[in-house]
Amino acid sequence: AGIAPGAVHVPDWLSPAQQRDLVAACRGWAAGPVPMRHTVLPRGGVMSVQTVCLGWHWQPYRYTRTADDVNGECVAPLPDALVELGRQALAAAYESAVGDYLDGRGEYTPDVALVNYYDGAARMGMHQDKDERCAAPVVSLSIGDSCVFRFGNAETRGRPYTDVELESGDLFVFGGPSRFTYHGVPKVYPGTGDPGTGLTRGRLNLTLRATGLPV
Ligand code: MD3
Ligand code: FE
Repeated sequence: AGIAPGAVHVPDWLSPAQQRDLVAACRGWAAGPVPMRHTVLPRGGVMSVQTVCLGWHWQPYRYTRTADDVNGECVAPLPDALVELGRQALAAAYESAVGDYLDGRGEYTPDVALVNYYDGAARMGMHQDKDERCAAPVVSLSIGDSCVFRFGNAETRGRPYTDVELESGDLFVFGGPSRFTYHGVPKVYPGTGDPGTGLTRGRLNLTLRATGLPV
């Protein structure tokens, strides 16, 4: 359901098998070549969320090929299966209006995935995602524990905002006028995930984006 222009929530979009496959894949990605880690911010703060990147490495506040802030290694490539999943996600969220959110070639080609892991105490403060040089939509997939997702506005970190509960299997797409809105995750509900996904605790969120950087 649309919660703002370009922002569409599709509850329970991933099948149980897709959730299991993604959890298993995330375990492999978390091991490296650049291991999942708590990102250190330029002023010394440490994010409570843990992140591993595919395709490009995100370090605050830019994308690089090598993880200079971790171990200097090149990140793993973005699997074609995730590009295809991103295209299916856009079609599911925008249906026949999907072309309105794409460039002239009518294709969505994400080149980076950020995989975030939240333990029961992890949070993400209100921020905008503006390190991409491309306004293509962001695709978000949630697995495991439920959380409160806070969807704000493009002007300020504060009100007005809308709180939405995200559950395992949910898809959220942010394009058009919603692409540069402030957003965050103020709370995770520990123990709400189904262990059948293979994730016994915590919450995983995969976001797919197009950086607009040269291939
Ligand atoms: C709205 N992740 O990685 S996903 C992030 O659940 C991030 O891990 C959160 O914010 C998470 O940057 C939220 C939903 C999301 C992702 C990107 C967006 C919402 C967005 C970009 C623009 C607008
Ligand atoms: Fe974000």
